[in-house]
Amino acid sequence: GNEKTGYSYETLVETANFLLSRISEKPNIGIICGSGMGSLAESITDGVRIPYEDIPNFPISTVEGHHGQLVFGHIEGVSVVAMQGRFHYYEGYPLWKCCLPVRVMKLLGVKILIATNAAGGLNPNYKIGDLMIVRDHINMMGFAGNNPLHGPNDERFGPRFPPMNKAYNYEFRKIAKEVAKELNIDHIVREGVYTCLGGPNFETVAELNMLKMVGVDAVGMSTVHEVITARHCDIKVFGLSLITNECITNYDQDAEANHEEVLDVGRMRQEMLRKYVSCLVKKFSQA
Ligand code: 6GU
Repeated sequence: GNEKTGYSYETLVETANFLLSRISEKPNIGIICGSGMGSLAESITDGVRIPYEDIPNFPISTVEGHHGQLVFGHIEGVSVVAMQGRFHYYEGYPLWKCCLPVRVMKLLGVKILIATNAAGGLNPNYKIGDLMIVRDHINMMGFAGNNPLHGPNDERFGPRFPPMNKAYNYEFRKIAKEVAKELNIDHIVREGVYTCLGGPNFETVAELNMLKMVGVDAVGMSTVHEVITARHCDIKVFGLSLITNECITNYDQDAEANHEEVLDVGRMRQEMLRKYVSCLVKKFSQA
């Protein structure tokens, strides 16, 4: 494998084969649990848990609030794999390595990715604890030339120049809004544009105001590169942000963003998120 621009197809097949030897059924849906959202994987019945350190070629997740394991099993009778803990750019991994699990999911047979994250709410109408269906993203890191697909392209995963205008599946977004109504949570479910910054620091006031001007509704440190990797290999994508804090966009506000708050809001919303994501898994698998 080429360390600079990604592991080879064959190397990832080895990883996938290792995982397939541990499980009895291939997963159809992959779920990435955001910061403080690891309890999403507790909906999985008959879970087979495989710590990242046991998986050949997998990086190790280091950030607080992440368990660092794959959980295989069923939600609402649907075969799923969940990542409890993801790999962030700020941990020091190149983007392709952050996204390696997405390609492994593809090789395991995953057709649909549900990517969740904790995010700061930039849209002034958003409140802490709201959920945002991701309608679209702005790849800020990509503007600066940093992209998980940078380097030689392997056509076995996907095309050299993948389109991104339909990255977030229209049907899934429609279903997610219907399910929100059914569960009576539509008053807290929004839809908007997400962007990822490299982190690990939270943004300055000027940076957040710039992002607001270009149409960003929520800011985080993940997801965008995973979604690009998933779309490249033709996995359908649904993105969901939990708004864990209000982005501070003026100099008079005394509050400061912090990771504890991010995890607290995750805990506050864990029951609702579990219920919502369980329903989405069921409906997406039937779509
Ligand atoms: Cl305010 N910014 C970023 N980049 N990520 C976040 C956040 C803010 N709040 C939660 N995650």
